[in-house]
Amino acid sequence: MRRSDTDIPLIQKLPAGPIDIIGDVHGEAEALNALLAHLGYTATGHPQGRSLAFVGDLVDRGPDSPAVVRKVQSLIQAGVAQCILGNHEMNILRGLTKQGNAWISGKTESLDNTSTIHPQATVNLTEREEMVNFFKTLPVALERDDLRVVHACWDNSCIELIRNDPNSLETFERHMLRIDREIESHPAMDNIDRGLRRQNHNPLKVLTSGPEQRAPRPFEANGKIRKQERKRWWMDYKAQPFCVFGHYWRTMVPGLPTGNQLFEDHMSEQALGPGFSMCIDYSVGGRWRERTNPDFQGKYVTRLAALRWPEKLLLYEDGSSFQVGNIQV
Ligand SMILES: [Mn+2]
Repeated sequence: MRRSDTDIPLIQKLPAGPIDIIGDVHGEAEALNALLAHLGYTATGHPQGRSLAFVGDLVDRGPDSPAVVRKVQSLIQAGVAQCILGNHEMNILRGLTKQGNAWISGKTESLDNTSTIHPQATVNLTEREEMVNFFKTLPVALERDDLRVVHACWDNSCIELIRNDPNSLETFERHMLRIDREIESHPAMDNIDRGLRRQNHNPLKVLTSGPEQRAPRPFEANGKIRKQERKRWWMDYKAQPFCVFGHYWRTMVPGLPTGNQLFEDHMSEQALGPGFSMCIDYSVGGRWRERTNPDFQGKYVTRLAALRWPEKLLLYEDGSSFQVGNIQV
């Protein structure tokens, strides 16, 4: 790979010492500020010298993505935080207009395919370029001996494939072109296998949006018929450093199952599978839906969470906290 001033290592080290890992924020700036206050952070850091790691998906859907990005940028500049790429930042780097990213694409839109517009703070062209340039500086995964952080899936072979690459977008596109060429040379391949190959053979896609498999029967998601489904990779993840990720929406109802079928048999506040990984996305990215629900009483079910390590404590933006069960490391 050619090295230049803008090159960054895509896999970076986590600092030693206690860490607070924050799940997908999705433009919910108020929730982020509340969570940071409960965690004890100020603009300059934490009185006990703790540090922060964000699992990515800072933006889209919520009311103020620019404020979230600026907050995280300032914490990074202060040497307090690290942040990795989520699939939403990756989509913006690729220049894609997606439902939920009106704040940067410049479209006004509804998030639920109705006539309701969900207001988002927007950016002008200069700020847009600044945001994109910031996303270019984000690594894809963080690691140290006892801990790993990635947006959607830790896969050792994907990590090693990109470890020496300097640029996430370049890596993404290189693999995309390679896979397209492979697909062209297999004209008999069906559409599902093509889709699975684009998802599972691109290391950056696996790490930021997770592996998929053929669904036993077609199903509907977000108004589309899908024939590929997400794979529960964490069920086979064991005897490795503890891995913290986001991306897959969980529901937080203490002592009750987590609400997402992918996590069936898991309580809301439990580590996953054999106890070596934890998804900390408690669906704050769906808060816009609660807010516009006419029956909404002012108490959110969706949460923004931080996992405190090594305490193994989940702390939410409303100040409540729960000890994580089933951690086996
Ligand atoms: Mn995501």
